[in-house]
Amino acid sequence: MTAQLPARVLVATRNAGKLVELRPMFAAIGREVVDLDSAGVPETPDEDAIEAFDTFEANALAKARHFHRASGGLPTVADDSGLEVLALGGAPGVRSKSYATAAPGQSQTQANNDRLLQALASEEDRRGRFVCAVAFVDADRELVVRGETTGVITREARGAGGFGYDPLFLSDDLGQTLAEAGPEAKARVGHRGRAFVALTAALGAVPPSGPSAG
Ligand code: ITT
Repeated sequence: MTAQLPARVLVATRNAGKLVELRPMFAAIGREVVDLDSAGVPETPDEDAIEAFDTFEANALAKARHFHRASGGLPTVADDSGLEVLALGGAPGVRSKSYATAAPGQSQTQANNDRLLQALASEEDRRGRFVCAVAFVDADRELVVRGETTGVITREARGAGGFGYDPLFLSDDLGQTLAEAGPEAKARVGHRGRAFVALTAALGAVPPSGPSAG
């Protein structure tokens, strides 16, 4: 009985793209998402230092523990994710967010994507995977699960949906980039959707295919 996902969960991310993806997953199983602003947890300059570890799992757990405390004990989910490219030895990996230094007037996403294309300019093997570790922390449980999705890095950006590296990631499952795919398709085959399914399974919650009648 205790192995359930609570009715209200703090989704502890400052990344609007992640929140847009995670909200409907929780809604589909009848759980309410509280974001950091609604929980009254203001952003602090030292937050990036929380995720200084070398694995997605360790970073996700550190974020979930931090925001569980900072929110005064709300059941908390945190996501640490990124892109691993085989020919780059797994880079950008856990440093995906700040892979490149943005030029004045350039977005971080544009700088990251430009650097990735440059790094792979003469590379034939363009295989990679997105990884998402999701950690859950409440008063008496700590749990970390992982979801992955494979694809190849395109030679130019395609599509306007999603966020981050999505326009450059041609999904093996979908045959289109994650920015061309709609949100449902990305949720179904994507690393975050798969991690969410693993989380609900590990917690014994209702799967995202829909709540049961009983
Ligand atoms: P929080 O820590 O506040 O959740 P963040 O953006 O700092 O937000 P991460 O440290 O986990 O999150 O960095 C993840 C980066 O990896 C993100 O900024 C993107 O560049 C990339 N990324 C992760 N998931 C992605 C996805 O679904 N599509 C495209 N890019 C993604």
